[in-house]
Amino acid sequence: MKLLFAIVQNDDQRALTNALIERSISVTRIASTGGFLRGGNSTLMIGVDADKLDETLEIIKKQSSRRHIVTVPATGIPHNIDSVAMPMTVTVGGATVFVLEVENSFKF
Ligand code: 2BA
Repeated sequence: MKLLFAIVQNDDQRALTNALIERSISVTRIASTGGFLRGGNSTLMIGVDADKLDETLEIIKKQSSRRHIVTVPATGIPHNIDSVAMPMTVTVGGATVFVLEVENSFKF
């Protein structure tokens, strides 16, 4: 079994969750916060049999918005000096996915 952590934009999580549920893939949504932009995002915790890994990754890829560049105020971003309020460009969208091997899983 595999455990996926997929960090996605809040705007994408509903359609992604629905698409997973439609294919009988269980998912738990955790409200999370990005360390860099300090904005809300969603972390989906997904446990699947190994033979469903590719299908799950495809769904995540399809349902996550395209990565694009945005300009954000640099104020408040870690390692930026607050007095330097120059806007900066950051790539957002898409999904960041971690895949872990699961030793055991139980439902009691
Ligand atoms: P944030 O930490 O808020 O990062 C948002 C976006 O800012 C990142 O998009 C990246 O384009 C940029 N960014 C992050 N750290 C940066 C830095 N030190 N210098 C310059 N730009 C930086 P993504 O890479 O797509 O990440 C989206 C969200 O996924 C992140 O939100 C974070 O919550 C999570 N994430 C990404 N990589 C991670 C990792 N290796 N471990 C844990 N969480 C991660």
